Amino acid sequence: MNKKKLSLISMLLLIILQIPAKEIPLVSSIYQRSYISLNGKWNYVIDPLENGYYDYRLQPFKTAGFFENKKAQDPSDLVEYNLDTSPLMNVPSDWNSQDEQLFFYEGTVWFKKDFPIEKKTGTRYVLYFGAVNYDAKVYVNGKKVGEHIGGYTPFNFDITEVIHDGDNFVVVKVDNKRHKDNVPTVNMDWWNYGGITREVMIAVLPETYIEDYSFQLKDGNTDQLTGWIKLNYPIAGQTVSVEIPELKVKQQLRTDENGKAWFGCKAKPVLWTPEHPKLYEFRLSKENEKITDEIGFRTICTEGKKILLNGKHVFLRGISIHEEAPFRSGRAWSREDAVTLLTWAKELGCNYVRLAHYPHHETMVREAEKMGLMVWSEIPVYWTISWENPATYKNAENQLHDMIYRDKNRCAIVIWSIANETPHSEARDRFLSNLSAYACNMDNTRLISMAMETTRNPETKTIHMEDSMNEYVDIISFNQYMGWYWGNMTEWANANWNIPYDKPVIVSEFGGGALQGLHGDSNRKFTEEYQEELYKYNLQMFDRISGLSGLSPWVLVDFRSPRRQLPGIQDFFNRKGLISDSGNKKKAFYIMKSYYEEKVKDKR
Ligand code: GCB
Repeated sequence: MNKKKLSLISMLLLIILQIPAKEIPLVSSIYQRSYISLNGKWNYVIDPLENGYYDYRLQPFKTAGFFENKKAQDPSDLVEYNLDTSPLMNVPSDWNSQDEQLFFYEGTVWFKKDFPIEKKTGTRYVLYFGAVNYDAKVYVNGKKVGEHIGGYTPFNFDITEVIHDGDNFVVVKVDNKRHKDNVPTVNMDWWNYGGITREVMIAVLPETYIEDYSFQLKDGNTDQLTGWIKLNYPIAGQTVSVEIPELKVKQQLRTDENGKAWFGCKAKPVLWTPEHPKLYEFRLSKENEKITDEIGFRTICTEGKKILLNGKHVFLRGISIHEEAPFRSGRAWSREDAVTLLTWAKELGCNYVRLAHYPHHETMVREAEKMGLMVWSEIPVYWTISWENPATYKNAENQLHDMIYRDKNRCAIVIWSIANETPHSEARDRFLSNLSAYACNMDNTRLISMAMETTRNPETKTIHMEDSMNEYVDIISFNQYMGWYWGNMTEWANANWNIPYDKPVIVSEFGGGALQGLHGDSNRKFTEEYQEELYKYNLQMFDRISGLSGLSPWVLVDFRSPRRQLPGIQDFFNRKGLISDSGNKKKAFYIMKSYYEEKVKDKR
């Protein structure tokens, strides 16, 4: 039997066997598909003892859990919960900023949403979550459809077989308890916002649909494009087409036995740059499906100590950003949030943002791309995680995979970063070198980095940046807090640097706290004047680094952190922002801005 027939038969078998609901490969670019939004008000039940999940012997319920969404049928029935009459909360959003009693809460909350469906034949229904922090167990009409671990990446389930025409409901058990073996681990410097923090939608797709696609320059040649389109079934001989109207490209392709169709053509696109962030409309289609997307092209590589964007030396004028909502605090999730944050970055003079310390919302990356901001994207392998635990490694690798998978078509992303401030050990080295190899293997068109730490010799006033992991990165990057956690500013401003690698260097963090509006002596911590001074001296110090290729000061906006308790000053905010949580710029903002203005002039 030929391959084409075989794959057709396997597809038919899959349909006939009525695959139960399950996690499936991510439907790429979900926002470009037709979908039913489940955003809005969801009922929620706070369940600190996980009473809705375990029985009194602490055995998981097979039935009788809250996921059943049971209703008393008769006044004598005992049902000790009611998802319908429980309070309502906005989804997407975090629970901490929506209900006072959940501000510090870490544990389980149940969510429920009813949704009507007009179920059509020949259609697949895919339930998609942009992100749920941290452990999500998902049930549709009382049946478990899957579970997802990790708070910052999307996932989806094929729910076609568990929904019916008419009224349906979805229940999600969300648990954000911290555990030592998780990624991130128990210790971190940001708020562990719980909940369904990004959009929920049901993609309505044809039985055979375009699952994923990728387009880019071929091997860095600026006059050749390459790419592929993949269907959800391994079925050969299907026709798919690609059109890029502006480049006058139109091709019909045939899938191979893996359901993948390969694309290649000669074309000379205008390259994406921060000054001219050119994107091309792509139209992908199959007999009963059409997707449009915007994709840009650029090359990124290093040459000795330089970073080259489209073959030209570029200095990364950056800023670090947490996914913290401007003005209202809480987890940022909307397009408006993204645009506000990125507009501030542009105002600062940036051509680059470090999206710390986990994959941000897809919209954030897309908006950065449109606005001409290069992006560093990272996974929450942060501080001291369980290096020895294979499950922790697998978890980190999954998050890395999901980050790269989601954003592979985003030309704005130039750096994948896989760790932040990790302590030396053999186990760590194994862990990180494996992650680095994994990232390179999955995507060799971007640069790899890890934010490291320096050591200092106070006698010789030398700062050393040496780490065995630097062998596995394209860019040497490190965080350092001279003038805040260590060192006298005037003494260290002319420090010597020992960075013995022929690779570009980025200072991935530096900074200090200031309460916006608190003025005083420039040697008094937490005044705007202290922060201003700290920026001046640090910048002087960095200018002495040979091969300095970029900076991403810590951080654009003050963000919530349970580690920051100083009353009247911090009040659970990390105050290292150049902008306050209420959106006011601090003095140091303007120091950084004029430094970047000079950098732009230098280039001319
Ligand atoms: C760091 C961390 C960052 C913290 C920052 C600080 O080095 O990477 O997550 O928030 O320092 O403010 O101490």
